[in-house]
Amino acid sequence: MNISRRDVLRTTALGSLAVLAGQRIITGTAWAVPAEGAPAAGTDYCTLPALPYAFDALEPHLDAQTMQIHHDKHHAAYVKGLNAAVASQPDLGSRTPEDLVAHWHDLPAAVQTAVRNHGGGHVNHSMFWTSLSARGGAPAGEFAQAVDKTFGSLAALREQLTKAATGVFGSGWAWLCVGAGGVLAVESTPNQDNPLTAGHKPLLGLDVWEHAYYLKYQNRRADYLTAIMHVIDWDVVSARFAATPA
Ligand code: MN3
Repeated sequence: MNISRRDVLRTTALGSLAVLAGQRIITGTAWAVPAEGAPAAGTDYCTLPALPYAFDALEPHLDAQTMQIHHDKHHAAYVKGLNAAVASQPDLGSRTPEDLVAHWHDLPAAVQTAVRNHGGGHVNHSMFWTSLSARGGAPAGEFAQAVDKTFGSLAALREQLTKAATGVFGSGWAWLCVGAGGVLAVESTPNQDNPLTAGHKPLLGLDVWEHAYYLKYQNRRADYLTAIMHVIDWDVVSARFAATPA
């Protein structure tokens, strides 16, 4: 793995989730990560963050081949596309991927679509990998209280996430966000759109593109959703909530 001089070991409020990877990796508090200045000429804006566990770590729920292709091919393609877009508009290089995605409609027209799709793909998948673990965990602290207050129970939250994910027509994502008024909300987006664009703060995103499940589950998105619920790391989601500005 090539580590450029701009790659850093970033420690966030999540602590244990510190990841050695691209300098602009999204860990848990994506929106809180400051820009670090434009990349030097000739260097990439961002790099593919390493998967924080082995490809087979989430077996049998998510199979190793899917994880490998999903990360090494699909996510890598989004990184490449975002880098190409920023290379064409170097002024954007001083901004974080989250900031670019949140405000893609204000960017130069020539890069809007690329930032929306490839930038969104990079931001979404960076959060996705770090939202999963074999451990699972449980809602904790203020997040646990907010789940109970908003949804009634974790089971009810899971049901709403499943319903939102099932309802995505074609490719997209289901999300748990901190929405308007600081209240938890479940929503969905098409393609690689991210709730940041609507001013919401994502805590968890579930990828329901077929590339996320087709090798193991074929057309059975419902079976994939049942399976992925076993590997959502609620400790991480709890930490993201705690670190989210009101
Ligand atoms: Mn995907």
